[in-house]
Amino acid sequence: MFAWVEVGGRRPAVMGVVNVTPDSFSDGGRWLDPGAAVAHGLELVAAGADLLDVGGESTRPGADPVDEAEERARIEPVVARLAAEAGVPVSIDTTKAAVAAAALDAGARIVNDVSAGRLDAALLPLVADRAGAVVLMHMRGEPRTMQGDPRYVDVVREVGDFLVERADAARDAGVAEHAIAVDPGIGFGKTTDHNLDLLARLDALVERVGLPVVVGASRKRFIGRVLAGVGGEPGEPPAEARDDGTLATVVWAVECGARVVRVHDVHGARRALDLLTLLDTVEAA
Ligand code: PMM
Repeated sequence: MFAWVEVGGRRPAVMGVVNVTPDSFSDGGRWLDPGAAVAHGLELVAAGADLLDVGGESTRPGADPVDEAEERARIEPVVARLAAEAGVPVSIDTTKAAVAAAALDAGARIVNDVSAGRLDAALLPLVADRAGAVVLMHMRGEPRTMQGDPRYVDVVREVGDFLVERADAARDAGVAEHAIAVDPGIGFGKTTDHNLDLLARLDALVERVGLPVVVGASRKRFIGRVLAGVGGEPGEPPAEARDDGTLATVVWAVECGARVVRVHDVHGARRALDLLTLLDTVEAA
């Protein structure tokens, strides 16, 4: 049985990203070969990942959808080997029930759906049927168009409403309570200000939803945008140069009550969170 409250033991959990895509914004093309993707996943576990999230379709802004057969072919061998060898639960980052089914057959235990079960009505019933776990993420629109002109009256309230509603949909489909986690979807149909508002008031969101929260701010564009205006940085840093800013979001998210952080640089996040846990222990003593 997989329960979000148990993942990683008592410490905050680190989910390592394994993108098997030619075009993800942060690391596209680097791990498209299955052997390279598996080796990368195993490195992330050695660096301290408690979970691995394997994705075969890029969700970067403007990305075109990937054909189901292609997505399956990308992820199946990688999920199968990581599920057998990594020693940590594997999640599949997909919106398609057929891809999720193939990944669950190959040994994945979690379905990470950036559409929270809205793009494929068969996805939540599938997760329930297989006694799997799920991450329900908030996204405005779909990746191809989501950064058009996102507007909210109160982004924290609206994202909270959405996550509560989708968690109910998962329960209605039969997904077990302990297997449901939610994610505010940093960067998905949100401006820099929306992302900053969501992070700044994450503690309120965590309290509101009353479920384990996953946060994936790693290497996202708003970090580069914000840092470009700080300390005389000349321009927006490229994705790999956003790991320092990412660490601030990791520590912040966990301090606000997030249960899981989804990151590319697992080593840095693990070390920062281990120190944070130690400080909490000293404070409590
Ligand atoms: N971000 C990306 C992809 N999948 N899933 C969840 N649950 N949360 C996220 O923030 C998220 C995600 C895009 O980032 P990537 O291209 O580096 O994987």
